Amino acid sequence: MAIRPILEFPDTRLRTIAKPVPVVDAAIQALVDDMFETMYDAGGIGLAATQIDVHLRVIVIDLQDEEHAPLVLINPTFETLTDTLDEMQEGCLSVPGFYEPVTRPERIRLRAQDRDGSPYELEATGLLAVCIQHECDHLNGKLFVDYLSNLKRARIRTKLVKAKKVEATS
Ligand code: GNR
Ligand code: NI
Repeated sequence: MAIRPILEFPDTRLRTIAKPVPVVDAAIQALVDDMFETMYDAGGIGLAATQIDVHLRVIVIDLQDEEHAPLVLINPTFETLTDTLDEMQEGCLSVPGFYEPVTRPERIRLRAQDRDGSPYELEATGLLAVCIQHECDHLNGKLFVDYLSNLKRARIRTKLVKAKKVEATS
């Protein structure tokens, strides 16, 4: 197991479209284990493989509450089950320190494969629905800042680029 470095906006590698996983083998299971370790180390509730520069359709989620067990999503797809939208404050390990409201469909049905490659389905609302949609966006090269105004996104970009420069000189 290993903690892998997390890419940060505006790194263009975060814009890569991830490829489907053809077979869930030992290498994919080792990737899943590293992703959980990396996510827990960073204090996140989800992580997409894209964020550690692996461009395969793999996600881990752990909301860390009583109701929800940790989830592995391999080759996930979802459909929205309602026209109702829900606004939630979102953050991202690839956009550290910034939290902004994002509006998304509030109820979805997920289809994915688990750590053994077995297909499953689940319906989600609330934070789980938000997190699944946020992570699936990563696999398509999309970030929550893309839903914000150009001005807000530009300000976040400038601050993160400056923070990186300070980090590099210290
Ligand atoms: O840790 C995370 N918290 C979070 C909060 C609100 C909406 C989405 C998220 S996902 C984020 C971890 C992350 O960046 N996953 O890609
Ligand atoms: Ni994220």
